[in-house]
Amino acid sequence: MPNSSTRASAPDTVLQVCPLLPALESTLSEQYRTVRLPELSDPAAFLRDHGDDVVAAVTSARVGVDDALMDALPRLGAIVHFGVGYETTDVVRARARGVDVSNTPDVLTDCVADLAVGALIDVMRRMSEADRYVRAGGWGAAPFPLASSVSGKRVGILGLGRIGRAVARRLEGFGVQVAYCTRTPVPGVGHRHLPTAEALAEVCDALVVTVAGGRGTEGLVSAAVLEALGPQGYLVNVARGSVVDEQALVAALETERIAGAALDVFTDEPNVPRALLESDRVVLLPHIASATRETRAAMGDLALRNLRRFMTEGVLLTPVPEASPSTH
Ligand code: NAP
Ligand code: 8YV
Repeated sequence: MPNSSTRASAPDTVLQVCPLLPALESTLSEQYRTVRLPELSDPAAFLRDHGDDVVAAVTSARVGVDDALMDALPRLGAIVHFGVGYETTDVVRARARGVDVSNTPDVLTDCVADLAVGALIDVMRRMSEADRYVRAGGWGAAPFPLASSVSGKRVGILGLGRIGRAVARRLEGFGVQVAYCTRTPVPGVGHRHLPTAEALAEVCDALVVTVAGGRGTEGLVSAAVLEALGPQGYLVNVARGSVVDEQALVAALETERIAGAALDVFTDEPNVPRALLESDRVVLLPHIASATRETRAAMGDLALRNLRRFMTEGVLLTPVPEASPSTH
């Protein structure tokens, strides 16, 4: 239960930090005294006058709760993320203030893995490019260029967590040879473990990025990793834009030092570098890996169950691990 000892008369308020799934927003408003921060005409005045009413914050993986907001909420006890990533919130800082943090693991794993494999096939078989070619009336004028096969290829998975393992399971069905890189080899996994992203890139035809975001993985896919992937190599990123050195990626595509890329995430969303927008060898997706009706409903449900548990029992249902998955 939220600690109300400091101000017995203060109404316990749930702060909705950013726009969320409409059904989740409605339930929050129906079941709790909820204040929607983005809809306030003067958020600073609210935080100054009522910040100490807030006992829980509900936010998205992309927005989190920044340090300034955390500081403005002295009675905050829980930060509930809609999404599995939580690098936008400083968890160590939150814990030091007695604030628990939750995310929505597992319920989105299958959908994100489906999209990663779909994006891999799309870029290697040039499906989006072929779609553009047909629409532009190219069919009949000249044969569409040959693509690269997927079945039987060697795919490296950077980050073999929940999503990475689900990608690996799917790729096994394609007769793909899977290898992976994590800081710690995953027990009981038969795939080859490589200790660095560069070593992994050297032994694969495509690299699928499924590591956690945050400072620990910033720029992990560097110019050297792209170089190791090579001119026949493909990159798929469904993790976070920060994991890939985007300028190095643009340079590698422009100089044909890699064959193509499929990207669901970018450094400065929703802004996509012009060079990527203009490249036919890149599949561009607007951060939609978990964006299905079924998965978003399950994420909303899990976020709500976390909030409910905190409001009634003072604990969260799916708290994030002690250390951030990319910084320990
Ligand atoms: P997870 O189970 O925590 O897996 C994270 C993996 O990253 C672990 O295998 C971890 O292994 C590895 N890792 C962390 N730092 C690393 C490093 N420096 N080098 C190599 N491997 C490293 O998380 P998950 O549920 O699979 O989700 C993964 C990420 O996908 C999320 O954090 C989120 O950013 C992203 N995501 C994106 C979307 C989307 O819409 N595009 C949707 C959902 C999730 P070790 O700790 O052993 O290194
Ligand atoms: C969502 C995500 O786009 O779960 C994550 O980490 O990036 C995606 O599922 C995000 O949660 C929406 O805020």
